[in-house]
Amino acid sequence: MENQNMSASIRKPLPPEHFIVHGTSAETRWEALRGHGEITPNELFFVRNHTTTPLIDVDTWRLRLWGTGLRRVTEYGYRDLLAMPSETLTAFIECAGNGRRLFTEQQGQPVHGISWRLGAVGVARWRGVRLATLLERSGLKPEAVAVMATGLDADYIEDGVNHGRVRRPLPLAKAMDDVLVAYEMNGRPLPPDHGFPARLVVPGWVGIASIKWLGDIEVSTEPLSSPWTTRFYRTAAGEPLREVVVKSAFELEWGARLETGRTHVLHGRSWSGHGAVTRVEFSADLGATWHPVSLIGRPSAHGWARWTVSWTPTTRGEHRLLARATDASGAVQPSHTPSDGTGYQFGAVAHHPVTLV
Ligand SMILES: Nc1nc2c(c(=O)[nH]1)N[C@H]1C(S)=C(S)[C@@H](COP(=O)(O)O)O[C@H]1N2
Ligand SMILES: [Mo]
Repeated sequence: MENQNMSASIRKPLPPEHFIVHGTSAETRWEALRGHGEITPNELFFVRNHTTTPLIDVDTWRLRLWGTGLRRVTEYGYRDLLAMPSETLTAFIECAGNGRRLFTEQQGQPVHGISWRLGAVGVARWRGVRLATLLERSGLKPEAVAVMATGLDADYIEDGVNHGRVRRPLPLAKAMDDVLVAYEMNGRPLPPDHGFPARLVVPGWVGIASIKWLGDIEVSTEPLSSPWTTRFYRTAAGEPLREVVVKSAFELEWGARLETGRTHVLHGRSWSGHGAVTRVEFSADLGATWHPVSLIGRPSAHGWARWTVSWTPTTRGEHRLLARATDASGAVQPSHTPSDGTGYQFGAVAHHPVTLV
């Protein structure tokens, strides 16, 4: 039977009230986050697959560290990882193309790639071993400068070109700073779709840095590159993308119907790869006037800020709701994101449509 909300590439159920499927990937519906705390439950977390979720046998799985930047080749099994000192980190993972559809919907600019609205982001509590710990235990040389993780999913073939396995280098400084080799997501072993048995979690950086289904990690004394820095996930000028830009979204259906003449308590979340969100404002008049929202709790450095704002609409018809966040670096969401044609890093204030009835 035909079911539009299935993807042969993803293992977990994708109920239509929770997900919008885009080929081998699926985005979370923002209204599905309503009522949840800081953590996106595993069942609701978006999936971005270049090909298909592989099923990996942990009994034979090995993570291999190798390269000119190490004194020796080292292998770790699943149980070896579990036995090492662990850390827990709350962090979002967001696809660099999140919001891409708004280049077209809001700014009239054509872009290619997955037509995500704003649901290609989630926050989880990740547990695992610091990549720094693994590198040090594997005989890291002082001359090492780059680290490249490769996934065990199938080769990525696009328009007849085989780009090989999904892989992307990180500068050593980031690898040693706060990157996790995670084996747990929200208190459970990583689900297959999210990288079982182990994935990288690279806080603040575009999702492609957080390689799933880790197979091996190359450490090099020379800078490294891959199609995921030279061809994909880079600026039009050729710079590999790193931190994601500050964004906001309402926990509300796109095109929700709201009653006029009564007060609505609206909820939303804001996040940034450049530091914790410090301030969020709300506008119901397309940005002519801005009003502060109430932040819930203390925004964490790598997670998101949750907020609420009360709003009493007085007129019927089509309307737009705007939320604008500022992060610790001082970056404020602009009213327009210049398009370089890549469809990445849409950070402008989104115009969330609602119908007032
Ligand atoms: N091996 C591998 N790692 C990968 C990918 C992939 O297709 N294969 N997709 C990347 C991209 S583009 C993103 S946005 C994140 C998404 O993580 P998630 O599917 O757990 O939400 O995984 C990254 N890691
Ligand atoms: Mo991504």
